[in-house]
Amino acid sequence: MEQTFIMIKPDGVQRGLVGEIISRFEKKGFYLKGLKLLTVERAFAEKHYADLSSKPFFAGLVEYIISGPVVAMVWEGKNVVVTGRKLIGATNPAESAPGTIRGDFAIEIGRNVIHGSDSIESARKEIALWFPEGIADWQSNLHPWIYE
Ligand code: 3AN
Repeated sequence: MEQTFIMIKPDGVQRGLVGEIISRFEKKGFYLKGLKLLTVERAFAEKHYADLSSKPFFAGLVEYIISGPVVAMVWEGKNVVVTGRKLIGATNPAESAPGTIRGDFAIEIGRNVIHGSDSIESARKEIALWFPEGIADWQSNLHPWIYE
């Protein structure tokens, strides 16, 4: 079953949005497969955002991500990468639709509350980076009222 990496960024943790965000993924029908609160070091944040290293906002982005604890999660379910990004909303909260996490809880792109993998390949890499210890492989019992 498909998995994605979701991170509640330091602003989301400080603003008390952890429960709300987890609730949205749970209510959609996805399964929580990994979860931890941690503060990452600069080198780790730079590795996570390596693809953006040439961008002018890279330094600020890294400062933001290391500024406080984040909640790192693995969520599982059919099409969870694409659907998870829909629950999150557009990168720039000025463009994310109401009803999405960023549309409901964020104003600025540099404080956009949450990260979600943008492809199955990035999900695989990000899960390996953030959960090197692996994910407990309990079998999610596919809910017959959610999955046909
Ligand atoms: P997403 O997080 O929606 O996948 P990316 O991968 O393009 O978006 O950007 C990663 C992160 O970099 C965003 N979550 C945002 O915090 C930050 N970011 C992207 N574009 C900008 C920008 N123009 N100015 C400041 N920060 C940005």
